[in-house]
Order: sequence, then structure tokens, then C-alpha cells
Amino acid sequence: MEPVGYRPRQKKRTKRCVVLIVLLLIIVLGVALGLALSRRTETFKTTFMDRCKKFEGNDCEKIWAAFQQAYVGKDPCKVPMEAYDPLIKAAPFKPSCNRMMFWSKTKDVAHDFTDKRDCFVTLEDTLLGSVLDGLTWCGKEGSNETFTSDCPEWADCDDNTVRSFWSRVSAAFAEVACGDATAMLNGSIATPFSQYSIFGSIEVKRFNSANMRSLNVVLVTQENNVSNCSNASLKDLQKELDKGIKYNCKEVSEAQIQACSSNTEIPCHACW
Ligand code: DVN
Repeated sequence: MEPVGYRPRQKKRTKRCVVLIVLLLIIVLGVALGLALSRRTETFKTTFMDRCKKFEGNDCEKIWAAFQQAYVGKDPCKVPMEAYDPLIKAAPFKPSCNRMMFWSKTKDVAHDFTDKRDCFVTLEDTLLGSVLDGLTWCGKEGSNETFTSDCPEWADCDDNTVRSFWSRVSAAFAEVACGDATAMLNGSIATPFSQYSIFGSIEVKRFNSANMRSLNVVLVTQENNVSNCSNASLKDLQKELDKGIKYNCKEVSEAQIQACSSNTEIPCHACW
């Protein structure tokens, strides 16, 4: 017969073991989560640094630090464009007169061209435009991590971490536009120029006739074309331009642009 009182003691020991196991599980999960998070920041940073190092002569650690200060530890919907000012100072844009290409709703065809031909430079071909192209990131109050998922969408809030970055670097890129600049716009949509796009709301407003001589619109057309150079939104673009900047527009088929992208025998100026 078991001594009286034996069961309660055994029950207490069992309870203590269960609590210990649960605590141990929580600690293991916490460490695993912490490691996963820091690994995520490390992966993101590795991508940033690898892309940055392709541009020689830059202090990539300094640029990374200037980038992180904009959003780390902050509400991801309270990161205004100006938060990235120190980043622009750390990696200022250099003007590429007569070679700068802007685009809107033509990301793939524009980059296919600048990837294969060395005659134009888009924002995404510069250091700041390339290190974050296609990436998502944000911070969180009370954390020093960089999150790459569960970040607010572009349209969720105005001072969105990613959208403010693209707005700020686009502004800086447009401010150094000089000589004859090009804008590749989409002829397959009813409004190739939208004043709500980054091109329309940020870049065009910063073109300065003191440095920029002309804006040459390449309207990319396809068989099912919707717009041409007489499109009303393109008239709006002309009105938006700083006085003194000459405006041209040319309808160019996507097929012709793609042929030119792949055939380096054709000089760029003959592409359209
Ligand atoms: O001149 C270019 C270039 O310099 C760039 O910095 O700004 C100009 C292009 O911006 P845009 O005029 O707004 O043109 P898009 O095509 O409307 O948008 C450009 C990009 O912004 C899109 O390709 C999106 O990037 P993604 O997701 O393809 O890597 C992004 N974007 C715009 N509106 C968005 C959005 N992403 C998510 N939600 C939205 N509502």
C-alpha cells in the first residue's frame, strides 16, 4: 500500500516536469525565431552588399548604415521620403548627360534594352536603384531587424518604407537629368502618362531646363495599340515640362526595340 501523501508529491513533480518542458520549448522556439530573423536580415544585407560591390569605389558598409537608419526600429508606415536623405548623401547620383532613361509601365522592355545595350542608364542601372530593385523590406518599432515579409503593401500607406525609398531615389535621379533625356512610355494603355505615377508625380516635376535640353518620349507600340503621340495625356506631359525643355515623341514598335536590344550592330541612335 503506498504511504499516504505519496500521490500529491508525484503529481507535483509531474507538473514541474511539464512546466519545465514547456519553458524549454518556448526558449528553443524563441532562439530559433531569433536566428531565423537575424538570418533574414543577413540574407537581405548580403544581397544589398553583393550588388553594391559591383559599383567600385564606394563604401558599401557606410551606404548600408545610411540605408538602415531610414527605417529600422520605425513604424513601416511612418517612413517619409526624407528619411532616405542621408542615403542619397552617402551615394550621390552622378549625371549621365544624354544617356538617362526614364520609364513608366514599361519596366521590362526598358531594362531589357539597357541590360543589353550600353547607351542608356535607368535608375535601376545605378548603385542605389540596383541594390534594392525587386526587393521588399521594412522595420518595426522596438526591433533592430530588417523584415522582408509581412511589410505594408505599396498602396497601404503613403509613408510606406519601400514606396518612400523609390520616391526619394527617383527624385534624386531626376534632379541630375541633363542634356537629352529619354522616357519610354506604354502605347498599349489609354494614358501612357499618368500624373500619379512616380514618373509623373516626382520625376517630371524635377526636370530642370538649366541642365536638361530635351525629353524624347519613345512610345512603345504593339499590334493592339491603344495610344499614339497625339494622346491627351502626352499633351499633359508637355504642359508639365519645365519651360525651355524641348519635347519630342516617337511611336516605336516593341519588336523594333527588342531587335535593337539584341543587335549591337545597330547604333543606338538608329533604334528609334
Ligand atoms: O522613371 C522610372 C524609374 O526612374 C522609377 O524610379 O520611377 C519611374 C517608374 O515609376 P512609375 O512611373 O510609377 O512606373 P510604374 O510602372 O507605374 O511603376 C514602377 C514600379 O514601381 C513598378 O514596376 C512597381 O515595382 P515592381 O513591383 O514592379 O518591382 C512599383 N510600383 C508602382 N506602383 C505600385 C508599385 N508596386 C506595388 N504597388 C503599386 N501600386
